[in-house]
Amino acid sequence: MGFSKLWLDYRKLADTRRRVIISCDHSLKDSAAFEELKIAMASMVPEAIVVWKSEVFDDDSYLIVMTIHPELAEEEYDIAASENITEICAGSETGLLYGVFAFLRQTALSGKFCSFTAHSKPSQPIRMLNHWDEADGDIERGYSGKSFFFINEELEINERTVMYARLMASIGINGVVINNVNVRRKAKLLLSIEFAESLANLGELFARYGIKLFICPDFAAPKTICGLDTADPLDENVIEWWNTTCALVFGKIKNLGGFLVKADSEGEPGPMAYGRTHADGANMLARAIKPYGGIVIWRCFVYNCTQDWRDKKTDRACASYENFIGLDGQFDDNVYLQAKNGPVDFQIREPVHPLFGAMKNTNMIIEFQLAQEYTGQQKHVCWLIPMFKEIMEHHTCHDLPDDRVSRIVRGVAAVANTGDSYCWTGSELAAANLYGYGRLLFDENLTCDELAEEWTRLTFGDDEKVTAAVKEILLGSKQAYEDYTVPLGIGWMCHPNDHYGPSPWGYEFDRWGTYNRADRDAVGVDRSASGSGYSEQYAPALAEVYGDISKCPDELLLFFHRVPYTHRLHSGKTVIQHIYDTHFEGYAKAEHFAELWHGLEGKIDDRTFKNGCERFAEQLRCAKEWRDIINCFFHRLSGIDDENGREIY
Ligand code: GCV
Repeated sequence: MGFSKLWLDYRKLADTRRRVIISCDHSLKDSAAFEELKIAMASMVPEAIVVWKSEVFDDDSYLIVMTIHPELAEEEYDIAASENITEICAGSETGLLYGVFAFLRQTALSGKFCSFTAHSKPSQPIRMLNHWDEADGDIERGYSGKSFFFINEELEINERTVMYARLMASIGINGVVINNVNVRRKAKLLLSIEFAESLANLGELFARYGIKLFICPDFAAPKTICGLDTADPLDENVIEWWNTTCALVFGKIKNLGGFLVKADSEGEPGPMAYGRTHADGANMLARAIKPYGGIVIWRCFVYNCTQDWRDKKTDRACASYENFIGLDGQFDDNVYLQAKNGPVDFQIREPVHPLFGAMKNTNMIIEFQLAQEYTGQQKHVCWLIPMFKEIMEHHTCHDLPDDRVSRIVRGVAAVANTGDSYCWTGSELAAANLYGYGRLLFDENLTCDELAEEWTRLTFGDDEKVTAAVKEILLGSKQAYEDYTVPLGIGWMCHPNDHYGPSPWGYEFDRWGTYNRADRDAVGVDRSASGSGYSEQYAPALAEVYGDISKCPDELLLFFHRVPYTHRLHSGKTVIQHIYDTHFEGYAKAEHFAELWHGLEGKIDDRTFKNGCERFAEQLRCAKEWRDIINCFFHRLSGIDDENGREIY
């Protein structure tokens, strides 16, 4: 199967020059930065020859100078561009590559060589993608086809992998976890000799593009690989096995950055089975890989998934904080705790995870989900960047010099939305999530409007009608999705297991701790101090806001409180009227987006157009189901009619 070049499909410039000279030290001639310039120039100025250095520099030449300046940080770069010469300086080869991509982006957006200056270094030091790929080629929560890393239980390196590395470097991704956090079947052998060579090769490819390779090891590997009868992190034989294995593995795989671990969660093995803590487990691994500069990323997604729905005291939202807060300060310095953006599980609306700001002596990473598990599965357009930005800018109200999430975390990860589909992300428009994610981590000052514009123009070219329509769709899509699906932060009204489409009670009488408690009188979960107490996990100023019905923001009301349908929101509407209105409006917005898309026929290539048409048809079908089922559900429960007399079935 072929693949598209996404935003790296360099188009011809309005330029007739015959020669592009790349001037750099001899040692940079084999670098990815040099190679990228050659690839790009061949498409952008196809009549020109590309040469390394040259005595001749005339009106028919464009000169690109690349230098490494040790006084710049590794990933930092400076660009001074004019219509005839561009100088790119950076702190390392990776920094140069970032500078080259920035120069190419600006040139592509301008359609010609132009004058500009740029100075940049990443806002976030760790910028990761977590792939949930299985060794057999399936992808957990994958909506874009099969894995392109694992084919027939082997790790593949091919043209697509190279394109992937280029794409990721172009948006500044510097760490990639290639396998699922649920370590199953053959993936349990990733640390064995069987995978060593292919992992080493993939690591080498990634290194060329400034990307560290990470894997999810099987925490129970001392048992599954070595045959010990325990994986207890304090057992001497277990420690010895990890030390020896990591020495071998890191010795072979030079660019291995470390491990991502999901422990004691949803059936995955972990230290708690042996009466040990998460800190015991994480530190044991961290010590085994410390000599090689490795880090352990340990997930905080830990909760009881065998809950009894009748039990109203246990609240899944509380679990992550309860499991980790007492361990603050106990993790080694090469351990990073990775918490999801919200306390439950990537719903379209959740409050920000309460561990951010509370774990004052622990390295924290925030985890987002690009794979649209709960947000339309890449059949619905749902551009998540406004949500990511809002979360990163959120004030935790903890007593810190800068209390925003973006300043608290040491890095960001996201569950990848890619697969082996032609356009990488199943839906052509879903690639905008991947692009926006990487770019935002590199430069947190970019606005949503700028990010939408950049991606749209790099992907579709400069037709103003296309840019305007696609931007309007992207920028409005997340709110539309929230409107026609789950109201006011309640979450989980989707079909169990596959998490697609409406099922208001699908998760109500189940073991997952995901309830809306809707009945004829009221809806929502009381998580205030007098309820489950979840609101108290926040810093006092926020706890007060979330815990008080009269102060709680509308969009989170049902996450924190149980209220009657006639409760009046800050917006002035009652809860029930808000539900009806948003569901009608959300569907109408989806219809409008589909119309905008159909208006682009002939202006974008047929494959892309058709891909969008198919997906919008499904989005509309499903959005209508959401609208009608959710409205009907609440109408039947509450017995309250829509003020505007619209049809509720
Ligand atoms: C990888 C949710 C998803 C699971 C996923 C899990 C996690 O529960 O439905 O598929 O497992 O989150 O993040 O570990």
